[in-house]
Amino acid sequence: MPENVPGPADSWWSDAVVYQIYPRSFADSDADGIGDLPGIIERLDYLSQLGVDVLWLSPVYPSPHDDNGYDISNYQDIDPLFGTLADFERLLAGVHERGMKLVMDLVVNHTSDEHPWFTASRDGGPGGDKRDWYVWRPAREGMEPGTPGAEPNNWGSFFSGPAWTYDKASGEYYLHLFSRKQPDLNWDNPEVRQAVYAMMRWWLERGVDGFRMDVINLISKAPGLPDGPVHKGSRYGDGSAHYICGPRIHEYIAEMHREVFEGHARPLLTVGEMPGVTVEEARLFTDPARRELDMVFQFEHVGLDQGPGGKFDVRALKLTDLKASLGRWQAGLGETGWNSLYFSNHDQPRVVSRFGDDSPAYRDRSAKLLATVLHLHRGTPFVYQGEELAMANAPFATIDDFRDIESLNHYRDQLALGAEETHILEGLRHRSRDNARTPMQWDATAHGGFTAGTPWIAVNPDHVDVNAKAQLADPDSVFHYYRRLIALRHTEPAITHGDFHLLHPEHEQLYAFTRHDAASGTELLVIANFGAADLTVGLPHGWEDSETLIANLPAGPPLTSTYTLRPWEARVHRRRTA
Ligand code: TEU
Repeated sequence: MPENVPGPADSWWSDAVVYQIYPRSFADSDADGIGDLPGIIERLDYLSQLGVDVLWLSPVYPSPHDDNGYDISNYQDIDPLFGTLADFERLLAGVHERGMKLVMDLVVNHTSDEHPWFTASRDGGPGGDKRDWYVWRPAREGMEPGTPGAEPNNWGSFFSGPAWTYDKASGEYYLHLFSRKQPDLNWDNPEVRQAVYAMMRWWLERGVDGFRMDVINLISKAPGLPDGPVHKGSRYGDGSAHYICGPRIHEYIAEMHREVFEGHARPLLTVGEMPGVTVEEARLFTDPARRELDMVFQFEHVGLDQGPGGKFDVRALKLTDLKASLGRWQAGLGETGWNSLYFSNHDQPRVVSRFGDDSPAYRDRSAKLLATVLHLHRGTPFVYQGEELAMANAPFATIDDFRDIESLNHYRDQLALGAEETHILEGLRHRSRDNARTPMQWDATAHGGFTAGTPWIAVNPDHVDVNAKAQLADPDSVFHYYRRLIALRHTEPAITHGDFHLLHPEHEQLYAFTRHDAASGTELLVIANFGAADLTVGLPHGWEDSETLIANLPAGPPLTSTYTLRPWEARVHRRRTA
């Protein structure tokens, strides 16, 4: 590694914890039922008390909200639903005053179809000035444009249906990997790239501290846009091999780094969201010597409980799979790259319902266990709003309870294909992104204190028991456990720097590993019982007199070579090695 490039573990963000805010569902100040920036400002002390270092805001830009703001129609303003640029400035100042940083969501694989770039591209027709800013193609050869199967290739969109929409006026199709209101930008066009970089610099000049980059590994498409294989049970081809980490991806990310981040005075954070990224690719993206990105979100571990029928085909998680996957990422990025650590975000079901036990008996304890296991891995942890309260999946009853375009399209298409409604709803109840998007539960009052109006999506009725106010008052709450866990990361070098060694990889109920930091002469032992039954385990020797660093239950007997963990018990012990 060149001498002037510090290793990832020396970067400012190596002991940071990031908190994701989904503004639409965080706090509503003006009673329109939708969260907003002034609402966030009112809750900054809460976040500061939790102790997080960085806030990441899901998109707040003007948008027709076909995909809740991931369809942007103006990159350099704030949607009136959320407030104004002046509110944004107040928010940023409030964040900085409290010693935190603010990271924006950068959505540049696609824009909204209402973005002036796209309307110009569409209305200018073939040969127009901005035509080549998006991906336009004629119908498949020999086919009548606009008829079924005449799309330029067979790719399906992430949100059901084909990845192409026909524009009658020009007789061509445009590509959209997501909804038809999210046309893909053509990154092969240097003007597009320069326009994006200029916009990013504009935000950095306003004082933001970095970007979370939406599906950034999908921006380079394979030349010729070849058809993909058609998997069983699917009407469309899977084009992912032709756009996941495509041929020019590293060139574009390195160029972005040079054009936007290189030599910047303030410490910044860049994290790329990367569906389908492999460990090997992630290591390239996050190797500081290559000057691409600080870290990436990978998706392997959130696909382990999915059957062959896709994301709504729910399987029980095998703990051995989770350990093997996360363990491979720990080893694979090693000393060279850097992991981001997450179980939850606005696209994933609530983790306590998914990998834990959300029954009253074990909800809090299993939420604390999941946090312990995740935060003790090597990497930068991300907390998604409400995770620190053990918020759970929602009791959605009928399709009218759902709001998300992905869920609604899936329901419509599956019904049309003849699937049973009860079966479709069952899949949605487990997997719908709306599970993560029900409003923050601030207190036990109507709508959980989220809004004085009618919320855009129902608040989980369990807010009478599960809410921030109650947890702030209870020193034993999930909130205060997260607070202690986050604080530990700031003081315990073995959490940041320690190597990672998985114990008992074949055990179906025990998650155990050590973290050894030679420089500080400390070793940590993490043991967690993923289940509601007592678990007697064999431990390595030498931990008998170790101190408890953090645990979700009061100390039991000393850690001898056999130890019985109580249901959902998680413990972190520390000993000196030098
Ligand atoms: O998500 C990209 C992505 O691949 C998935 O997580 C997606 O949300 C879905 O689960 C597909 O089944 C990002 C954003 O996080 C998501 O909210 C957006 O909808 C999407 O990109 C498009 O911008």
